Amino acid sequence: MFNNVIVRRPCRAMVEGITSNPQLGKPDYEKALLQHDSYIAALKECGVAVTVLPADERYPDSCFVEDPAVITRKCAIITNPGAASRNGEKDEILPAIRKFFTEDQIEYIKSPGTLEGGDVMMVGDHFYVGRSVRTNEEGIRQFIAILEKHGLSGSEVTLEEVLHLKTGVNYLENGNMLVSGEFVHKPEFAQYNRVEIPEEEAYAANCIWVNDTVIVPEGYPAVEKAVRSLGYKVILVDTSEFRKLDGGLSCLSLRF
Ligand code: CIR
Repeated sequence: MFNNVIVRRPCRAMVEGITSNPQLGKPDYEKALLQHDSYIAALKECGVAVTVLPADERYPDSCFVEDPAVITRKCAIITNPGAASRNGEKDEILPAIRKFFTEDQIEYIKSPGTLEGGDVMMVGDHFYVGRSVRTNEEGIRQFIAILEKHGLSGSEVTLEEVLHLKTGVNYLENGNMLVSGEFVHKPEFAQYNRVEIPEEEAYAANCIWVNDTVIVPEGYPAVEKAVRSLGYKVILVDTSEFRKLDGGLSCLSLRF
């Protein structure tokens, strides 16, 4: 059960955000704001209180708040984003985290360790961590040590194709996991009820479970159908402008 969500409004500079898909074009800022409004409304419908942080023009990718922090049941971990243009976002998320956690509940990933929250997938008290271009071995080592200190556990997953772990795999609670591409056959996920997402809808493997509702990106009928058939209530949110920056639904919030 989640009670709180933190989001950050997209900034105008988002058009200069990092992307591996420049062929999709630059995001339309006004449209992104409207999509962000719908995202906040969908979250509220799931019964969570939404903290909306102001846009920060210094960081084009700062609406993707999932990356500079990871929030667990026991502690909050300020990460050390591996993307240079995003690293400073960790200092900007901290005041928001301090509103919910005391100093002894806040931990930090330190250089040379790097880690981004998009590489972390929570399954109960276990956390899968993707080793990616953004998250390195030392970052994972520190992260798992922090988890263990708080009575939680973590394990590494190697990534070959995707930007972040959750680009291709997402846990929907109740044993259900959406998997695409390289994650379909990973042995570490064999124990879950894996729902395979077709290649042409791979972007929508990034759905989020919020209190028995699953928010699904709009325009991916196979994923929508699969999630509905698992018995969840579904809310669709169009994320086309965030997709242009490799951003999905999970990247846009911290849920706890
Ligand atoms: C980036 O490349 O960092 C952003 N353009 C997208 C971040 C997406 N975040 C995520 O998957 N958690």
